[in-house]
Amino acid sequence: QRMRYLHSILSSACDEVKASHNPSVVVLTGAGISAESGIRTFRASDGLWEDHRIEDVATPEGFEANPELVQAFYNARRRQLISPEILPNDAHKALAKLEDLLGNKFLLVTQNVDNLHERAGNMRVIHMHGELLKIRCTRSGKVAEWKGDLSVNERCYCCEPPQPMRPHIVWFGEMPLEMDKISQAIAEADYFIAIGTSGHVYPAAGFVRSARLYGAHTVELNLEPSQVANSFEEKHCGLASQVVPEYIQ
Ligand code: BJW
Repeated sequence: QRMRYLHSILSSACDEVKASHNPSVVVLTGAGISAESGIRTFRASDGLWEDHRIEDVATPEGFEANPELVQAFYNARRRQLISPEILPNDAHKALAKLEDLLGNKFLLVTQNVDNLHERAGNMRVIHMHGELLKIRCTRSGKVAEWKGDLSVNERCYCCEPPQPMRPHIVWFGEMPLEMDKISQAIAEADYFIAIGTSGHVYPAAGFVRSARLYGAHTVELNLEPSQVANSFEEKHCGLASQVVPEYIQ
């Protein structure tokens, strides 16, 4: 079984053997991996999209129409993210260990805008939908750290006259970040593992099909089968904090 195969390669004691035989692994994560850390997912019955209309808070048009509402939506989520009770869980920690073992044969592509992967110890992380704790200039695109609630009047330091700042978030209709790097890693991957994502949002939901076309072994780890579950060769249902450590350790 593939699960045992990945496990036995990773548990090899000898570094040289590992370096030559380690598979290259691309992991795609979604909101489900952070659910047990206390961050709401989007599409659950108690999810973020139950309380907010997507068009109002997660589109460029929504921001243009009501920047106050959009800034308030993201500021509330930022305040939650930096609160002391929000911590990486065992699934995040297992991925940090996997990166330790695989080094540059590992890439973590996350749709999540939280920083829990980094806080667990991952360094090779692409935030394809942006980052909650960053803001960027609406004109130059220059990215800065979020340093407290962003008011609609806040302006950048890069333009003259200074321009409004916006959340560093990829909204619907906007191009996800670092797509070239992601596509290349998927083309070279031996394993493609999707964790905690519903498969509703493209292009991320289409990665499994590309990975398979390029010959990767594809694995879904999710609470329930996703919208694109049929595209995966191997599936394990359960809580991320249980199935992720079980699968990769
Ligand atoms: C657990 C668990 C536990 C729970 N353990 N599991 C092709 C076809 C149709 C439409 C399109 C298409 N290509 C593009 C589109 C348009 C659009 C799109 O996909 N629309 C669909 C809704 C149909 N895509 C876009 O607009 C994207 N841009 C784009 O394609 O640009 C192309 C372009 C071309 C040319 C010019 C310009 C552009 C951008 C998408 C941006 C997504 N943004 C959001 C919000 C922003 C961030 C924020 O505010 O936080 O990103 S939407 C939201 O959904 C967020 C997420 O990253 C994303 C994915 O959600 P995710 O992570 O899957 O969460 P959930 O809640 O859906 O699922 C959680 C899962 O976890 C569930 O399955 C649970 O069961 C599970 N779970 N607890 C394990 N403990």
